[in-house]
Amino acid sequence: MNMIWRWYGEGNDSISLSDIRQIPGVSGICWSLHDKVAGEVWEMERIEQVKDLCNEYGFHAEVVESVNVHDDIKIGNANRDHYIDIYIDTIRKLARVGVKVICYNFMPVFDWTRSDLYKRTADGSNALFYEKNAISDDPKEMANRILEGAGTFTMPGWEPERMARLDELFKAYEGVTEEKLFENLKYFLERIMPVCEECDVKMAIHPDDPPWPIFGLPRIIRSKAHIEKFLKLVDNPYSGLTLCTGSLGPNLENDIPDIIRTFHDRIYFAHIRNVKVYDNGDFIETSHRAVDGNVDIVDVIKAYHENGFSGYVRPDHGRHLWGEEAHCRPGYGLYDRALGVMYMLGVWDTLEHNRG
Ligand code: CS2
Ligand code: MN
Repeated sequence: MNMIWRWYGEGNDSISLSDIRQIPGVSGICWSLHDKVAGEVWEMERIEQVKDLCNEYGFHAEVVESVNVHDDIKIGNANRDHYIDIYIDTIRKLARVGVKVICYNFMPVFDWTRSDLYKRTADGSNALFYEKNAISDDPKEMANRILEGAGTFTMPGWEPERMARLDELFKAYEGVTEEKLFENLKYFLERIMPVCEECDVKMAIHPDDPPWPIFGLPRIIRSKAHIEKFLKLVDNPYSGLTLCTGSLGPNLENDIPDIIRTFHDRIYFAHIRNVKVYDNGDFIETSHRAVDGNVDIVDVIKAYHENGFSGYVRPDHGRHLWGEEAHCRPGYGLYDRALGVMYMLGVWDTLEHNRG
């Protein structure tokens, strides 16, 4: 596996490339132009700058997360071709600096949703928390809470420009059922696949987080059955998965090792983290260790190992440890993710060793 680290860019992350270089086993940076809102053109010069910076520190820059998909594409309205053309332009430019995988999502309006970004846990650390009852019906209140919690950092999928237009956005999604969203995703993929083939760039969809509909909006990448439907929708090896254990994990019916064993040849990017699900359905993000949550991370790594997985892997979110919540971005501190890297590599190296 090819271990990488998500870095939000100069001035937009509390962690530096020289910090990351000291974590054993990390070979690449997963990056994006985080100031770009969905549908904006990415300039070649800016792309080259990030790539060169990563290379300077000895990292490859082969994975981009995320190039966000404009709502007009998800809604399927008349403007979508314009935004798909811009998306295609970005794919071509990214290919020119050697990008191999683009991670994206197809969640209406919001990216990942939590009720609390800094929930204190029994050991004194804090973590992202989802309380079902707190996420009942007011999306605006939710958006404000997330933006306040993020402080001065950008939050992908929670751009203030979009959040200011929530009423309008919700209205535009009226009539976009699960079926319709699948159709719009198919349209998008069918248009971009020829370019992906030509440029050798794989698209890797990220599952919905949490894995159920919220605020009455449909969510379509959230179970084995949904993933199977997605892979058949456009059955092209250039359309695959970012398999995020922490996003699928809050639904205990999702048997994640089984999902990996079934779809491993279409998984290009593995996001690995653990979650603990409470009896009432609330969940909290935990350390990567298997016994700390409901996702059997050891079996997850085994499922990748037994299939000779050579794709990209990253620790997904981490808890905030040793006071770092004072300056890090929510879910993206240094310590817990670094511990996660070591845990994953520990399991992987043991499996390699035992193979003899
Ligand atoms: C990420 C997602 O932080 C996270 O949970 O895994 O925000 C992911 O970057 C997007 O959904 C991909 O577009
Ligand atoms: Mn993820």
